[in-house]
Amino acid sequence: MMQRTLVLLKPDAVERALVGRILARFEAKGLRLAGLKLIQVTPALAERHYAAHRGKPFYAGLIRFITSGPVVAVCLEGRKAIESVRRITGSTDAAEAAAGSIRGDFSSSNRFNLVHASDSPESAAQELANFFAPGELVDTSRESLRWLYDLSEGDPL
Ligand code: 3AN
Repeated sequence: MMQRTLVLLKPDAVERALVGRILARFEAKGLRLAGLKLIQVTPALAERHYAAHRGKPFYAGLIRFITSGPVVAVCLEGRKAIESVRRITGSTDAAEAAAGSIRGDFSSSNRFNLVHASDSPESAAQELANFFAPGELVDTSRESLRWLYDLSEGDPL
């Protein structure tokens, strides 16, 4: 089951120069880049992205943080990509995130946790539409998947 998911490398990841190392982990897993750009998130985009958290005590801080500097927006594509990317990212509070995950290895904060990753097919579709115009995403060729998956029976295995 091939999926697309939105990953944001948050301002702390950009400022701490961890973009390359974080992207390398996703690439090494076999996730393909379908979209990639450096952007300054506007308050309007931040509010749309975090609409589910409106009213929560940490909402204002969340908006302040995600708009505080450039962010790298990434669309990753792969088999079970949504769940896979969440596992590589680690749990929200980086102090408790598993060693080996991005948050577990590079942060101890419950806010400066480096990465956002979509948590369901519904939120992935919504979030990708918030951050990328259709023409900004590229289709992965089947050829480029040949040594990532067994394609001999149709669906990637
Ligand atoms: P995740 O990024 O792990 O999917 P979400 O989407 O539930 O977490 O929350 C978005 C962001 O809001 C988190 N990255 C974190 O910075 C912050 N956050 C979530 N829950 C809490 C909480 N209970 N206390 C403080 N900050 C939180």
